Amino acid sequence: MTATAVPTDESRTERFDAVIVGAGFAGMYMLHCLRKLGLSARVFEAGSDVGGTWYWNRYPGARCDIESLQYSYSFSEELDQDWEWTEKYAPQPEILAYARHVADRFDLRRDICFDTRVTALAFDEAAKRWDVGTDRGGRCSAQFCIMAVGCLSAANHPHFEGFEDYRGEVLHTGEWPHEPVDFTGKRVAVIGTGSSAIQSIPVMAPEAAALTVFQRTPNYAVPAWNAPLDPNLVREVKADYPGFRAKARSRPTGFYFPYNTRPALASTPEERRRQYEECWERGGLPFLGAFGDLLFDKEANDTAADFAREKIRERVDDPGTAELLCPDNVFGCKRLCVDTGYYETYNLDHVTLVDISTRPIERFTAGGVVAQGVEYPADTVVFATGFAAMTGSFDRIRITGRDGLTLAEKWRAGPQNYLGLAVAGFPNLFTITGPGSPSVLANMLPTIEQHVDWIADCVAHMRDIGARTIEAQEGDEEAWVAHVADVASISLRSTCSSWYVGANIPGRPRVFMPYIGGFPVYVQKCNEVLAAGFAGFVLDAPASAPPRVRFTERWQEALDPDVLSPADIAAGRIPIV
Ligand code: N01
Repeated sequence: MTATAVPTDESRTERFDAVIVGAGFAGMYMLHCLRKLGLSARVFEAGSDVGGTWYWNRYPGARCDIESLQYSYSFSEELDQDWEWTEKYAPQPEILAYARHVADRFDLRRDICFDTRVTALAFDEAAKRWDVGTDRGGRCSAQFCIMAVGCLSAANHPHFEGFEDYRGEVLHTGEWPHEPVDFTGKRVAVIGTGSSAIQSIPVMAPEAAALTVFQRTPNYAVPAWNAPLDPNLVREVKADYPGFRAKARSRPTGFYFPYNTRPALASTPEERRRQYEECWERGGLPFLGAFGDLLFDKEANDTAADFAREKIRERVDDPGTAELLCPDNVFGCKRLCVDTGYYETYNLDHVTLVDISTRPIERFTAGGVVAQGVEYPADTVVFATGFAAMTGSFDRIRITGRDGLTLAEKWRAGPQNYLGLAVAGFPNLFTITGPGSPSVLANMLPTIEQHVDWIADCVAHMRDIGARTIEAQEGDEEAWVAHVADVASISLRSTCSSWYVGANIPGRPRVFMPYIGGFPVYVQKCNEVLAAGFAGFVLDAPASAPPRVRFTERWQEALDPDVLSPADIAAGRIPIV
């Protein structure tokens, strides 16, 4: 079966109520909700199938580092009950199979135009509609434009001198080929040591004849301890999936794990060690929940960093290599990695770590990569160099709002928007998990669903009152951007050069992009805005009426008192992962 369900007719300008850019988890669920409202919608997707991130990132070892029972849609109890995950952390092919299953189950493909990249979006002031242009020459028009473009979708291809001369194979983890890649007998070079590298290196190494890793900054990784899912656990979760989801929603991260709010420094060294060992044995991102102050107090953080470095030294045989692999920055400041045998891979004789922290890669040659004055021969170079995060996918589309203002101009000094959902000057344009929302700091699936539900309620309300446009107001947008920055400044996460602040791409403004106040607090803010008739927005409507809660009902629960309040945030207490 071919994935392309919608024939592209380049000769007509079609009209829709909504255009959705991207058919990953966000675009798929948005389409589903708009259909429920009886709206016509067209989804444009650059890939040949649904799945977004999980369509493109098919490198060896790719899997989600949020547990599979939680990294899934929650809008359909039947879907929750029917789908069977096989492992604690689902591998990429299984997540893609899930996305495909959802597309089929809810008959989504007939409104998705695959292999089509949106290149231009322009707001037509007179018609109050968006004109949409694609790389296939197609045009269409829609009242609403919903950006479901993903947070980590624009691959980062750093330029290296001599790259054009290189004759070997070049791969990027975020744009991995669909055909199997065989590394048998090959000399492989990997650039980068983020999550993608940490997942793929242990899988590529056993096949390769030689594997050389070029490391600019070492990362912390906690073991995944991945395993087949325990059937008893699955039964227990499925017996009350809605209850399990609600528990997850009430956590700052949007996923549930046992956590401890006690400060690290309030414990004795022995208690701390016991707690760290226990959390290590549980593995993965929840390690950051070992103590409540790890991301707020540098001294507390040092205790976790020391523990993690000790573990690296235990796992790596060669002391020199172990030291190179030990980060000296704040633990969890960059996105924490989750590994399976990563550090042990450096104990293999044919695996070499090259430190490029002080002297970058000098150049490529026809046959390899030169660093520290040494040429490392390579048949294949794997760029595990990450993404132009959060705003990169917007940069690839010329988006023109009111008065000819482009989004690229508006965001030159950093993303400016309201709630991570809408942008002043760009009416009827919504951004699912945009910068300024919890997005990458939380479990993507609930953050996507909460945004989609909010947008669906907003669009339904506009219909109810006969509004043609909605637009964020400048003042409220500025206040939100300032709040996002304020909250970030109390977390240690804002202190290092990570992709959260755009530091991985030369020339990008340094702004902490996601909202770090925690998912429940953010949801509460969105609910308040909605309940107040979309406070902070201007709606051009002949009538007014209080908005009805249709889709966002399940996000209306009160905050778990154990978790967070805005006052907690102001006081710097955010037990967040
Ligand atoms: O990308 P990254 P990623 N010369 O940006 C290096 C999610 N994810 O694809 O740190 C040399 O983390 C760069 O060095 P430095 C997850 O949120 C999730 O690995 O900038 N090196 C870094 O080491 C993750 O955080 C999952 O100094 C260069 C690496 O490339 C995010 O995606 C799995 C360089 C890039 O690391 C991104 O992860 C995978 C240059 N010019 C990813 N430019 C799971 O769910 C960059 N680097 C498990």
